[in-house]
Formats: sequence, structure tokens, C-alpha cells
Amino acid sequence: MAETVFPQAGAPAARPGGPIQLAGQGGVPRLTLVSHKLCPYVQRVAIVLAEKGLPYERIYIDLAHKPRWFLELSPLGKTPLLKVETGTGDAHVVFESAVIAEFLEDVFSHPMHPVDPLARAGHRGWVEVASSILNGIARLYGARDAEVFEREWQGLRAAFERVEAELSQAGRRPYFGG
Ligand SMILES: N[C@@H](CCC(=O)N[C@@H](CS)C(=O)NCC(=O)O)C(=O)O
Repeated sequence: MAETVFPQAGAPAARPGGPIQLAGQGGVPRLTLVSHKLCPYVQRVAIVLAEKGLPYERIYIDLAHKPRWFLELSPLGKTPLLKVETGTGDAHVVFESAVIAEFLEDVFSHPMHPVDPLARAGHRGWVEVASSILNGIARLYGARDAEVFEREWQGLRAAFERVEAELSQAGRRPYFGG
């Protein structure tokens, strides 16, 4: 199944303009997000695409029956993947949600990271914390007994408290970048 996702009305217009130029780009590349309906890591990429106002194609796969073409493209067999076709016809695949987000940040306008290197490093660190929370949620859903569920729940609670404490610092609401 595939759908085309257009930027919301009022979203910033997409254009190349990040700190790094895509070789042979020839305009805005065609983007395809290979997705699974329940995957929160896919949503991380979808949020960055929406924030940057980038149109893209979204393809859904069944992770219980991974298509051969997907396994050939994805070294880890995981969603999301971002297919990037440049104006000159070159096709590339970027994998790992945080890496895809960094790629979009590098290449497109409307930066989401702060410019200051220390603040930027801090943002990247918290992205890792978010990944660890998402992994914890998956373990919670998959808990086989009450003991494991309780342990995972306690771990998540502590992690969310840590995030809340960080977010309560001046200039951090509603998002890490204010
Ligand atoms: N570190 C990866 C995690 C992605 C991930 O775990 N995706 C899950 C779906 S939400 C997946 O594809 N699982 C299939 C599998 O592990 O076989 C990322 O950030 O992209």
C-alpha cells in the first residue's frame, strides 16, 4: 500500500538549503518512506518531514512477512527506510530513524537542531534517550509476565521523570528547542 503525503497548509516550503549539498541533487529529491503502521521510529521521520514541509511517498510493509526487496535494502530488516532519488536519477537508501532525521536536517532548510555545538550535542543525546524509551515501551508491550511488566514500567517511569525534569528547565517548553 502506498500513499502520497503532502505538507500541511501553512507548513514551510521545502527546499534544499541545509549545511550540506546533495551531490547532483538537481532540485528537491523524491523521497519515499518505507513504513510500518505501528512503528514509532517511522513517526520520528514523519515528524521531521512534516516540520520541514517535505512531500513524500509512504509505503507500508508487513514486518511479519518482510518482502524480499525490503530485506535487500535494509541491512537490519527494520523500518523506517528513506529512499532518496535525486533529480539526476541517483537512488540511495538511508536507514535508522535518527540517521534519517540527521540527513534531512543536513540537506533541507528549516533547521530543527540549535546552531550552538554544545546545545546541538545535547539534542542528539536526548534523541538517544528517546530511542531507549521507545525500546522500553516495546519491551513493556512484550512483557511475558507481571514481574517483567513491573520492571519495565518502573524503568519507563524513571526515564519519563528524567525527561520531564529536563523539559522543565527554562526555555525548553514545549519542545527541547523551546
Ligand atoms: N534503531 C532503529 C529501530 C527501528 C525498529 O526497531 N523498527 C522496528 C519496527 S518499530 C522493526 O522494524 N522491527 C522489525 C524487526 O526487528 O524484525 C531505528 O531507530 O530506526
